[in-house]
Amino acid sequence: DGSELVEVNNYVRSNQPEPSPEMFAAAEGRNLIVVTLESMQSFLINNEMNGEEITPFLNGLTQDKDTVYFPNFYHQTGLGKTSDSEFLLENSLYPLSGGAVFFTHSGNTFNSMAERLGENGYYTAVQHANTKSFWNRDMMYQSFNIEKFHDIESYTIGEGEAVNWGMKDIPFMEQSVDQMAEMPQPFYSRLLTLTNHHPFYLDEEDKLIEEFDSDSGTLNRYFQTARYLDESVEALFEDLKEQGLYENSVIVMYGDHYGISENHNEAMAQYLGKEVTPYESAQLQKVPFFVHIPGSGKGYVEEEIGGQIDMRPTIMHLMGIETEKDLQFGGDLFSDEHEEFVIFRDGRFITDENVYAGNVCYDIDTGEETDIAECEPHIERAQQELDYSESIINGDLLRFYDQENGQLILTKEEQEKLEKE
Ligand code: GP9
Ligand code: MN
Repeated sequence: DGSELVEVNNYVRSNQPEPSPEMFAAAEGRNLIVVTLESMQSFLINNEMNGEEITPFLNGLTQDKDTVYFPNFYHQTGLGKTSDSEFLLENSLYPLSGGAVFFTHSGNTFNSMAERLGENGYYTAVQHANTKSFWNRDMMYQSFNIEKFHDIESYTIGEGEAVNWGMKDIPFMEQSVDQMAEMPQPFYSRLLTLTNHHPFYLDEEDKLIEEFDSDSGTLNRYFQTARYLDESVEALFEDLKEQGLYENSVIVMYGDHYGISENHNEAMAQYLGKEVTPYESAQLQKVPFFVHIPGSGKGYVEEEIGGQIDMRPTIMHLMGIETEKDLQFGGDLFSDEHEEFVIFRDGRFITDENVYAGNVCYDIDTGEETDIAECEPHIERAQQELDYSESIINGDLLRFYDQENGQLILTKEEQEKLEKE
């Protein structure tokens, strides 16, 4: 019942950073375009392979005057992969420890970012060239109050425009921007890319850099598909400019999860030139996060440590929408009060001083093992926070939360019982 929410609500209330005065409403009134960069890990950014840049366009953005780039940002997904990242983005709740929440709890009540933007006059959509039932998206998007899902049926795949999982990202971007041009403004649309997906296959003409040379064909090809994804982001920017949508939009981009699993540690070690310890493995869970506000001059590199749980409050505040009444676990990455504490879905975590992985506490700067006592106070809290989030999902507890007033919806009996306690 609703009283289960009392403790969770108190916890959330005591951990909420105030919005940053400089960034609050910096993108107010603009169209919001969120791009999910499939399987994109941060080790690719501003890095080289065989002396060649892997992601030249995104590298340029890290230096761009209108772009904030977050190099210390981590994914927090579990078995639900892309869909878990969408769940984190929309709700600032953790995905589940077992199974994909998109499948298990699509009938729940949520206070998604799409719903909030919808209440604030936004048209809301998702664009993704895959079948609508994949990850049960068609059902979950209804619970998120997303107005329109442009699935595979909305796209025309011409000769040579499909590879690997389906439509190639470059024609996908072009047709998606054509669709955006027809949307009522302001709109919030999410683009889910697909080409940079395991097993990372590409047509010859789309291979813009060489393969890597290791025993892992997966890693070898990954650099090429990542390069193709980078190219498709450049195409997106061009298409938006051509359609006159660029100037009055904000473009947010994030990597959804790792592309290279621990099965390829040996090949990764060869590329990185160092052993992939549990510490390194945790650091490899960094994914890029970009906030691009054309013409704003607000660009810089933000070193703050954060994770996907923080996307919702960060973006909502950029759009000029308060979230202090929302039940969310993340915080605004631009806030001075933002806490550097990233909890992975499997219980590993990152603080400003430590990395906790494989039941070992590491110094975040040196990667050396440290006294477990340094991590101890956070171990319990990490589990607590995951449990709170899980209880909201398992009990469908947002049914008992009045988001508009920031109040719990309790029966008289529940209220009386609580007063006695
Ligand atoms: C499928 C795409 C990829 O529609 O989102 O899914 P993933 O396997 O990365 O979760
Ligand atoms: Mn994915």
